Amino acid sequence: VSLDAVELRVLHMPLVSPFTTSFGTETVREVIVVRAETADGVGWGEVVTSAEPSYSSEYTHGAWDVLTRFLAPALLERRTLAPEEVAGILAPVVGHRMAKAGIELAVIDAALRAEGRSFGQYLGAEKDRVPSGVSVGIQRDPAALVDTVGGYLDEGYVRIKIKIKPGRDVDDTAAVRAAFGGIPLQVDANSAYTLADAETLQRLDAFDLLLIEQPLQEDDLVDHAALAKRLRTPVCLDESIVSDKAAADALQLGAAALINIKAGRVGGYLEALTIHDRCRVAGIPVWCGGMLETGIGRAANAALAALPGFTLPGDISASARFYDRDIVTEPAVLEDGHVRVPTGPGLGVDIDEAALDAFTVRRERLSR
Ligand code: OSB
Ligand code: MG
Repeated sequence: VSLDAVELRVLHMPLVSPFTTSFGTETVREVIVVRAETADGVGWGEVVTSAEPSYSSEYTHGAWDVLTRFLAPALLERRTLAPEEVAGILAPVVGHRMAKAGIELAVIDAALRAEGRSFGQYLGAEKDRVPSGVSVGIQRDPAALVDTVGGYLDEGYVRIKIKIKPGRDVDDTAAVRAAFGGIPLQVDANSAYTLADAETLQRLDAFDLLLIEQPLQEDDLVDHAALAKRLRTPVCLDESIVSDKAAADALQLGAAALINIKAGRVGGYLEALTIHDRCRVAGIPVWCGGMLETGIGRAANAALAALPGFTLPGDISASARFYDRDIVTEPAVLEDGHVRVPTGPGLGVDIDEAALDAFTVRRERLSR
């Protein structure tokens, strides 16, 4: 594409209910939307940082700084570039993977829209819809959790993931198991434990979980391998898998029986594709994680999750699970427990400009 300008916006999108994890509570999603303007049309991307650096070291205003001062200028300087060249051009900037992923997605979307090709086709998607799991935040108490989970099961979600933290683990999991029998169930600790908690985590083995997600810290690959030997529940990594190299290391060490792939966390959808391919060869199942995406990232995730190695349901819920109003004209909906993979050019979603404007709190346009 021939890149003429990059427009960045910070949005504040109210959540339908507070989302609580081991690291905090969000009530408003603060997110960056990227608009790439090319000679042949525009493309959209989303930077999935949170307002605070608690899930990872990245956060929205840090991403804003690196995007406006380094990443967007580097791409604008090149002017003509293919989507596959973006990661290489941005490689001199260390880290800031979510920021890189968002701007790369906008370039990919612009290129594909111009070609009339869908993102799913581009990635190699093999399904027209993907099974939809839901990530359920920590609730007031186990009874409230059972209520909330029951509502999602009634809506048709095919897999439940509950967030856990020390003191809110065994009893919460036991309550959901007791209430709903053998539903597909998994837990996500978001790095809240240490190896010293192994005995508590072993108690979760009683509940036949699909997996336990990221019990230990981002850089605890060796400890995850040690913990995995002490658990029957398969260990799945999220935060630790920041790149294809990290995935290779984790597999070599036996630190992960499964991997949650999030394009933002690993620096983009093309890096995510590489990790998918590696895991497929290694026989390691993967599934698509989520970061409370707007309709832009949600459409992209549905396409990614349609690749053949994604053999477990992802955190790809209906838009309405998080938002009353989305920024695309046809937000993702749940149909028979599935979300459709868009087939239109690029990401296959149209932006609702009025909604986009309504949520925008900061805006800057960088041009050549
Ligand atoms: O750990 O998977 C996570 C949301 C924000 C940050 C980290 C995580 C999550 C989720 C939500 O679990 C998944 C979703 O978008 O549905
Ligand atoms: Mg997680």
